[in-house]
Amino acid sequence: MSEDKKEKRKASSIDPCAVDLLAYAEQCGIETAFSRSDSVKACPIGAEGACCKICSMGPCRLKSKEGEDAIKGVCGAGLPTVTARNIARMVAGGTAAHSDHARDIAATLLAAATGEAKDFQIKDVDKLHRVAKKFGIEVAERTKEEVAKDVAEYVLRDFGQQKGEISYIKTATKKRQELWRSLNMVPRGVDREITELMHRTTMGVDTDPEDILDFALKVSLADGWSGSMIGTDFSDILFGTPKPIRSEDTLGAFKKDHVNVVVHGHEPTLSEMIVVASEDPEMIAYAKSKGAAGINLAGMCCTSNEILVRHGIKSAGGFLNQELAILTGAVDAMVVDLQCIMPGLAIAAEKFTTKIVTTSPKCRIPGATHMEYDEHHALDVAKNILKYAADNYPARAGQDTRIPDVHKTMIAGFSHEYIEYMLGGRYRASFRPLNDAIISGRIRGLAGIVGCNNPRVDQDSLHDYLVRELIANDVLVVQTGCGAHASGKAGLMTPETMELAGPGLREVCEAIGMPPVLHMGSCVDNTRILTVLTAVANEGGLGEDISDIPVVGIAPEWMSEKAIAIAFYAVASGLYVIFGVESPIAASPTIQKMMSEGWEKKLGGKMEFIPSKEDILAATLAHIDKKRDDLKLRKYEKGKFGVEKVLLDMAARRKLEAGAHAHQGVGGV
Ligand code: NFS
Repeated sequence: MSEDKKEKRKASSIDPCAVDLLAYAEQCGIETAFSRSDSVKACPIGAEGACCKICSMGPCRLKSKEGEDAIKGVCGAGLPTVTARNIARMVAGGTAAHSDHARDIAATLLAAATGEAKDFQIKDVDKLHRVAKKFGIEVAERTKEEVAKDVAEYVLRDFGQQKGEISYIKTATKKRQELWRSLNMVPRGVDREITELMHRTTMGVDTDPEDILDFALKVSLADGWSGSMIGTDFSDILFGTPKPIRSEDTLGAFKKDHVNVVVHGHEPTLSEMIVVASEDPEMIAYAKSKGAAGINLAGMCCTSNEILVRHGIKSAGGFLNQELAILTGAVDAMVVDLQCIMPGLAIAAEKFTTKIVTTSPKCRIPGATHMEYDEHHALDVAKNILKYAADNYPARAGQDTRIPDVHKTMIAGFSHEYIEYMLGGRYRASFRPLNDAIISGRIRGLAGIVGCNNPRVDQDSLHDYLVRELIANDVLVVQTGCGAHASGKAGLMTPETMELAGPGLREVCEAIGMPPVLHMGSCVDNTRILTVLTAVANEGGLGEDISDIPVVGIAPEWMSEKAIAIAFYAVASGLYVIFGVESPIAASPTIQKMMSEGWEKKLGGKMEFIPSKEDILAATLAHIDKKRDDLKLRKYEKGKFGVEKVLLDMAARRKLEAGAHAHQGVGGV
């Protein structure tokens, strides 16, 4: 890829709220990730995966103009080994993060079932029963607590298991399970595989690049088909399975005369309790006693996605908005749990009255106040945090704020269960209409546009370009994580966006009453995409496996190890995955070939790093069209469709369902 085609930062953001607040930061000399990304240049050796620092004979800089074979580290390790080891360790880091999050959710479910965590209830019994049945756990004539205890204990074994297979593997397509078994890629236990990967990639162990990458794929499956999937399912059981809900997603989420509290990070447990506490009349009265008009809650990053999809709590945006929220001067407390929390928050907060509150025993930040979360007294902790925020309100009262007057409506909460219901109706829930729409060419294919923001490129610019172009090309887009925030802020997550869609996709969206861009939740909820694709494959007509479906996964502005872990499990599940910005394997053509051509032969999926947004779009559409050809589907032509069964619209479905039961489950779409 030529240098001139690489996306670089030209401005700061395409989000006008961010642009204004960054201008203010510059004027006042306040540093942010944006300014630091200008002053701290990325190390060119490390960025490309050519730096080995796993022992003190180095760090070895494996960079040579004569090509990758021309240079070795002190121990004799070649560049492909080093590049493979580096990216494999990112997979271990990402899998550890998702899985440790999931372990805590599972422990909370167990504690709720045994009555040790009295503030938590099992909210979604239907989902509990569906999950229990997957594992052969009896549900009939048992209390929800008895079932939940068995489910939690069954799945908690996944983490420390030494032999056998992790629980959710059996929910993949039959063909994929067989492939994984034939490649010895089925994880035994989450912790075991992560530990073994760290062992294999330490000095002087596994130096065969293909073997290292194969093992990293195995580890990633412990993320996608265990850790993250547990995170999603157990959060649904505890807090409810999302269904469409209306909300907003901009930095205009704050109210000058309220106690503004941001909940930021990834875990839904404490944030759920903060939602409950913020509605408690006693807490509202406390805030009023401090001179505020009330309590205003806003989310950030994936904690935001969790409470957005279940409660419609407004979002202040994704990863790169965290310091900007403080720059509004309106935040009284930013309450963080873990992951994607910049230590720069404490630096920014020094200039304002904002208090940073850390809550996880795993995450402390110098300069922050620590108020530790304890699931046994979760609601009390939540109330204490809100009181602390309210106590801080008088320090800000009357001061100027820079809350942008920008509000964008969004519809979030498209769980796989809701998508199935939306497509087929309550009594005929099915992915058939989606498969038929793809077969007929109304929908050309599917794309998951997910992942982070990265200050090395204009905030949201790649997300926005790809979403708009893909829906215009009749590709149905699903989003999670900060990708979902980018579209939420741009106003793309509403049914009205169907006007920007190609004629076929628009027809489907109109018939069903759905936006062409679906918000499926947080980053652990990428497993909802795996579940949808597995159901689409099992439904028939689009091959037998995820690798047959015309679908692409894209993380155009990625930055986190977690994104790499997700990419690996998506590829191991059969997807073509494209990452933008920088390539951590750019130094080694051998590894690039292994992860594209090699993986495509082995797994039917592949991973490529493509720095230009136009090239990402072209590669996505070419892949979708190739998969359509392979399936012998009609050639996609904009505005020309094949014959398919008539899609039932919402009104027709309501008629069908009327009389049997009161209508439930449809949100404001
Ligand atoms: Ni995902 Fe969510 Fe955002 Fe990236 Fe971070 S918040 S878990 S890692 S930055 S999408």
